[in-house]
Amino acid sequence: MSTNMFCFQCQEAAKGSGCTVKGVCGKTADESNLQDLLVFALKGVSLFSTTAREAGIARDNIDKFITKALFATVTNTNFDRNAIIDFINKTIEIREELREEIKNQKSGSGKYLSEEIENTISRSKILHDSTKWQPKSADEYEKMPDSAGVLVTQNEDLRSLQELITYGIKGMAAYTEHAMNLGHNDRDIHEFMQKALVKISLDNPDTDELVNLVLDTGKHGVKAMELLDKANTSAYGNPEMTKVNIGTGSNPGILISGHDLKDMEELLKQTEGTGVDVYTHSEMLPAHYYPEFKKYKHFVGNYGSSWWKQKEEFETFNGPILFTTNCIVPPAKEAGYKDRVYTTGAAGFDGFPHIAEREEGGEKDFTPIVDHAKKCKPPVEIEKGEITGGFAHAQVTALADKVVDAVKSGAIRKFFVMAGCDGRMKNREYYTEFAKNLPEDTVILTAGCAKYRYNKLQLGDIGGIPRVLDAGQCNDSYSLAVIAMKLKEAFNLEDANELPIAFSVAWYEQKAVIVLLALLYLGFKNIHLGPTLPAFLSPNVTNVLVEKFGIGGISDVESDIKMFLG
Ligand code: SF4
Ligand code: SF3
Repeated sequence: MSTNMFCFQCQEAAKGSGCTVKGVCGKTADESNLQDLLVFALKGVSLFSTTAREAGIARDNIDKFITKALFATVTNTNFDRNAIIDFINKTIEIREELREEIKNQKSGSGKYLSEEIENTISRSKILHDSTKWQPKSADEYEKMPDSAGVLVTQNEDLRSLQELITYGIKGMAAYTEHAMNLGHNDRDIHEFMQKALVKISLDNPDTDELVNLVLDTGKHGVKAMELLDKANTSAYGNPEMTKVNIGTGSNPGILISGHDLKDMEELLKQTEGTGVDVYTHSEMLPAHYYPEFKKYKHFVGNYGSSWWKQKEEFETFNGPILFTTNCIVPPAKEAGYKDRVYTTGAAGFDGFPHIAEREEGGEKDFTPIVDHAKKCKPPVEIEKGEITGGFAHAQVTALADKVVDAVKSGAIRKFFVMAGCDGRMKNREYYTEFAKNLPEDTVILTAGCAKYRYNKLQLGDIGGIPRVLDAGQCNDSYSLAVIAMKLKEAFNLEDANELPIAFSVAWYEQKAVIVLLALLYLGFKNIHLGPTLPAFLSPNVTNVLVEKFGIGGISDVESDIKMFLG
């Protein structure tokens, strides 16, 4: 088993620079290196699939596989060694199939395409190795080829740009996968992701080209979030203002976490009439805002708060828990709940049963979880009351006149976009204090699990408009951008940056990276990112982001509020 690793893809990177022995997230060196190997192998297959696409031999199932494999490497998504090895093996199998197909092209373009591949390979040691790498024994999954891993690029600015793009693509892959699960797809997004994986693998890449690729990543991030918004709202209706119960009922329950709404739908259908209730945890809370899910009487409420509280909250929940995506926290050895956790989709954890993918046109089979729940005690009530949310773009547009009037009359002085992630580090208390200390004529626009830092505070309303408007999951940050664009129109402004909106985005994992790049692409400036700036941003790349986009960090609550309001 490997004992060395290097990972700095999330906000908790050890000592603010990178995890080198074991991830703060719980990822072992072995799992981390396997994930690096998977990304390495995906670069190789991407060269074949982008070339094959030109000859019409790309296929949706290959795109879907690449997307899911990238998703599996997002922080806290998949800790299952064997699952990652399966992804690697499948990647190599697809690569070899594509190699054969390209060679066998009868039209003669096969020769041309093979040459094109060889030309690209000659410009890249990474692609040279990753298109040939073929582990033959179990040991070989433990030896990193010397062109795999983050530290392969010596120049820290190039490495910084390459990884910024890689993490953006991982976030984009996650959103695209959810959309595909609902039957929505956009080939342009796959083409971009795969081409970008190839471009960042070339030797001596051009810095300006990489900077442009960062913005292009943001552009395709917008497309992915838009696609997912369309997929979710066309299947389940537009989120609407909803009061979500945070207490419990008297039946045993299943707790569902993560972001995948197709899983949510199938679980609700399969639990109906069984005497088992369904509760959401963390990022699944916004499922309650969708009209189509409201019709289920056994969809009781939201239990607990954001992902990092799972160690306590899963104990008292008493019933089985289903992870449809990140964020999994490895349970302690003595955890009483560890035999009650299931994963599905890109998520995985060694020892947690995994619910298999749905067959074409079929459904996933959640029977083992439902049967498990029937044998469990009902959840222990840990709080009572309600939280309000559902302010995605359609709901806010419906309230637009009210909102515009409140701004014109001065009742609302400023909006604060506080989207993104939550995390376990103490410095995140900043966000609770920030929300508490904001003047009463301000409104918070939020999305993602960052909201749990303040969504249970009683911050009141302004003429009936709640002071915390939750649009939904992190991908619904797209809604916040749509809302800003609509306000820009309503106020007849040239530039959305002239609106009374400030941005203080909390990040943790790579989905927040694509949200940030999407906001930059849309032209939003002066976004403050916290609680710390990414370890993968080199000083020079940070300077570019500061100069071009006015990106900033955070300091203390009082000075920051003063700065934002000034
Ligand atoms: Fe460390 Fe974050 Fe990487 Fe986990 S995902 S190993 S915490 S940098
Ligand atoms: Fe949260 Fe993991 Fe990022 Fe979807 S669930 S926002 S941290």
